Amino acid sequence: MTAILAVAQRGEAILTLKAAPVAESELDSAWLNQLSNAMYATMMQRNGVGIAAPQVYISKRIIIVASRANPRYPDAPDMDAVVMVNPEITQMSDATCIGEEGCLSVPDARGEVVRAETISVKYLSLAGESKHATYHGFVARIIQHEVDHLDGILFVDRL
Ligand code: K1U
Ligand code: ZN
Repeated sequence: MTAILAVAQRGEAILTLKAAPVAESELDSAWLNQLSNAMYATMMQRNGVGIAAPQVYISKRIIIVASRANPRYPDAPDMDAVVMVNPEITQMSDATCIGEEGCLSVPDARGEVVRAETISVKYLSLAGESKHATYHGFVARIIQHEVDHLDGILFVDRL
């Protein structure tokens, strides 16, 4: 059975740290797959559209992105969850957009955050394959929010 993990809350030091890269020796490992499964289950249980490893007390550079249409973003794409290991945003559009964000680590707050409209991101899959993709709109917003978690930044720091 997949574990549901505790979610760190605003004010806890783990959320302010710069997370460490996942080492090559950790790729394609049982530990990384189990962590990813537990992060996914925790995100789903909390109705999230993303999650970052520091939110479950693991200070490593791993995020999951799982956009779905919702009342705030009715046109958001329904996507299969993507696990990104060591994600790096390689390009950000000058064009920005403003949109509402929430956070599993700040459950009592919502806020309007300015983000790049389009980003390119390179990352590794759980198996260690190199990937590079471009995202727009709500999906780009989720990725920027999750990469911020890896750098110790919360959306409330951007209000
Ligand atoms: O990282 C997190 O704390 C998850 C967060 C992701 C996120 C939501 C909205 C904008 C950017 C990033 C959430 O999933 S918050 C809860 C939620 O499901 C939600 C909130 C606002 C709009 C859509 C969904
Ligand atoms: Zn968050």
